[in-house]
This record gives sequence, C-alpha cells and structure tokens, in this order.
Amino acid sequence: MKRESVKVAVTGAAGQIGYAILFRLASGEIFGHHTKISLHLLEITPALKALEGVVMELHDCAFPLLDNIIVTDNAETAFDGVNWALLIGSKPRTKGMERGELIRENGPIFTGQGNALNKAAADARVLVVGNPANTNCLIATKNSDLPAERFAAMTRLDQNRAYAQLAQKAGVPVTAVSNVTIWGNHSATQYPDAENAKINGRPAMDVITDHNWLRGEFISVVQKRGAAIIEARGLSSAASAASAALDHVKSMESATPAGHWFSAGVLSDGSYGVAKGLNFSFPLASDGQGGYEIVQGLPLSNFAREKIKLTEAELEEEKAVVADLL
Ligand code: NAX
Repeated sequence: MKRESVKVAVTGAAGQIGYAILFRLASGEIFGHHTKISLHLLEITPALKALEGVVMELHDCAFPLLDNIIVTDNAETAFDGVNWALLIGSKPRTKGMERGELIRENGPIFTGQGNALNKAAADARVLVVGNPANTNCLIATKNSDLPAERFAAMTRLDQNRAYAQLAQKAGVPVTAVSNVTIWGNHSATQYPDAENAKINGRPAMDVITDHNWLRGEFISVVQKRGAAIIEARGLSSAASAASAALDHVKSMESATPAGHWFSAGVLSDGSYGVAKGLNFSFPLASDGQGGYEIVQGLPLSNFAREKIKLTEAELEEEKAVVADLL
C-alpha cells in the first residue's frame, strides 16, 4: 500500500523493543522512502521522562521523513487517527509469577486500549506484541468495535526463528526457506511446522533428511528460543522482536505472493478444526490493502494435529482466565 504519510502508534515506547523499533520506523525503511511518518508514543506516566530521552535521540537522527512525534500517557491521544498501532507495552513477568497471574496483570491494559482504539482509530491495523500476545490480542479485539480482522498477535518472531534454524541445518541462506507456519500460541506450546515448509522450493522434509531433528530439536529450539536468549543476554529478545514486528507490518502492507504465507495470531473462524473465537496463529495471505485470508488446505499429519491440539488447549485455558474481560 503506497501512502503519502502514515501515523504509527507504539505503546511501551520507552521499553527495549520500543528502542529497537522507533528508529527503523522513522528511517522510512518500512513504509517507503517517500512516505512521511508520525510517531504516536504511549507510555505509562513514570516512563515518560525516559521516553523524552528517546525522542531527543529521534530528533538527533534528523530523519528526513519523520514528520511529527506525539508523546503521551493517554491511549486515546496516542491512537488518534493512526494507521497502525503496535501494542508492545505491558508488564514483564516477574520471578516466580505464574502465566495465569501475568495474564490477569496485563489483560486490563488491553481492555482499555481496545476501547481507545475504537474511539480514536477507525482505520487502524493493530499488532499485539505484549505478552501473552494471543490472549492480550483477543482481549483488545473483544473490547473494540473495529472489525476483528484488524487485530493480530505477533508470532512472526517465532516464524523468523524457525526460518533461521531450517536454513542453518540445511546449510542454505535464509532466503531459500519458505512456507513455514507457526500454529497456535506465542509460547512454548506453539507448533512450528516444517512438514509444509520448503527449501529452495522443495519440501523441507526432502532436503533435511534428519526427520528426528525436524520433529524434535527443531521444534523445541524454536519453542524455547525466547528463554535461551534471556539466559544468554540477561534480557528478553528486543531487536529481533522489533524486526519481526516490522516484518509483520511489511507483510500486511503488500500482497502476499501466490503460494506463500506468513504467520500471525488472528481470531479463529474454525479453520483447520481450531475452536472458533480463540486468537490462534495461522498461515495468512495478505491482500496488501489491510485484509488477509487464512490460507486453507495445508495437509496436517497426525503428529501435527496432536501438536495443534496441545497449543489450542493452552489458548482455551488462557481464554478462560480472562473470560470476564472478553
Ligand atoms: P520492557 O519492559 O523493556 O518495556 C515495556 C514497556 O511497556 C515499559 O517501558 C513500560 O513502561 C511500558 N508499559 C507498561 N504498561 C504499559 C501501558 N499500560 N501502556 C503503555 N506502556 C506500558 O519490555 P520489552 O522487552 O520492550 O517487551 C515488551 C513486551 O513484548 C513484553 O510483554 C514482552 O514479553 C513481549 N514480547 C513479545 C514477543 C512476541 O514475539 N510476541 C517477543 C519479545 C517480547 O518478549
């Protein structure tokens, strides 16, 4: 989609991912080198001072396309007239916190932001990054009158991780890999699907003959990659998460070539037998005009179906925890 100007809201803009995403957005890399960009930055009040520092740095880059920057702790102000809302801000999981507790902590953020989007951003496309991303996205979707198709939860980082693992194993550049799907939840139950993946246009299962690796280590490395990064870096993935969010935006802004797809968590319509009404990561094809379709007809083995059932069950549990917010 070609635009003269674009307004992008980023929540949690003073956080790690915020710091990695804002400069790339402002550079013109995502929406094109002829599209002016306004950044609408939302933070909680105590983080506004830190955000001012980030804004100083944005100014200091003298980006030719950076038109305007709004800094606010008010969601409606942040979302006013935006084309994209990247919902990154949320509370991190603290030591010893159960997943259910995190869901209860962060859920209310997304009721408020869903409502605010409703009032302020009739044309917005929304990507939820803040964890637990699928269930937060479901909450935002259900608390907004915007069409449900406008909302997606980010599983693109998982997809990119899967691409990288397959490329390394096959000894090919990452550009040789295609058609990987992330099914389900952005969590350790997700199912990265190599059975439908291709390498240089051939089935990945023909190119990588170590099927034990494809059905074992490959899946668990992708599922646990976030934890491995925290273990190594002492902080969660940030630059790669920002990069994946931008990949998602780019995928939505252009039509997906026939026979290809990308993954994101969207409201299930019952495709592939997944319960309707869950936010579930599926293979998607974008029309480049802000709409998408769930790609149909991918063959699923019994192994794949079992994995999909597991991640579906986890999403059902998460949904039950926030039933009162939906
Ligand atoms: P940080 O803790 O560095 O930053 C989060 C920022 O959000 C903070 O500046 C905080 O003040 C702000 N915030 C909190 N509540 C807010 C609210 N109600 N409105 C606006 N801002 C608010 O975390 P960061 O590393 O940037 O990660 C952000 C989120 O992304 C976390 O929930 C994280 O778990 C999630 N991630 C999701 C990924 C995905 O693939 N879906 C991968 C990366 C990342 O782990």
